[in-house]
Amino acid sequence: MCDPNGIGCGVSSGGYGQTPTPGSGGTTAATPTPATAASTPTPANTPTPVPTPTQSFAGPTQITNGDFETGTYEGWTPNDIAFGTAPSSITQANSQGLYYDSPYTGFSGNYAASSWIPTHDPRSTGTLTSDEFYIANDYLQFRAIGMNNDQLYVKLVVDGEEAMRIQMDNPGSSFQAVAVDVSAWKGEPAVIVIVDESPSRPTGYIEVDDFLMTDTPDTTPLQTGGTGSEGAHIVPPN
Ligand SMILES: [Ca+2]
Repeated sequence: MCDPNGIGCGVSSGGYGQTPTPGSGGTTAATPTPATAASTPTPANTPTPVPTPTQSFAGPTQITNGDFETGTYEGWTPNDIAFGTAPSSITQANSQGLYYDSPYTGFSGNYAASSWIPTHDPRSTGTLTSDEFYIANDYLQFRAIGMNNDQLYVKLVVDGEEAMRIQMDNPGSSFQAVAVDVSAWKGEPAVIVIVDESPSRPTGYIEVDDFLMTDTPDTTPLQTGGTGSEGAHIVPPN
């Protein structure tokens, strides 16, 4: 390759080791005229190739409709009745007073998945399962509400097996950011399952929003064996 300025080309063709001036380069047969080289589209700015991913995946690497803002469960599959047939409008729930103790805060947009709003009954149970995606980032992040109850949790299923279970510890109405390190499963296919198998009242419900795969989480990732003071804690998978 020639030097972007065309100078190096001349050097290689003859004894002009000291020929920096473009004009004199024209005296050697092999050297393109500098004027022509200079008129071509700025080679100095173009040689950096776009970095190519080092790993390719057989499917999406992001969670479809992770913020539920389509207003539908596109990308998700509800089972049983708790999560309803579509995400819940949190702004509408606030305007109607459909919250446990105080208006919802900490959600994004308008919609979230709730196992309380669709039925108005915290005793309802059900699951919500994401479409499959491939883990390409170090962290899974989301926002959640749910009391500390071993029947309310988010689980990560990797290649068909439960890999991680995240139990809530955030009662009330304020969505709290949760992040967990999933780098151990990079490259693997996964789904997220939100589980409400709690028939208790009044706080047997879970509400989630903003599922996202990222390398730069917004909050300190949970540590295995944490206390739950971060709003959630990792418990042994079943
Ligand atoms: Ca949302």
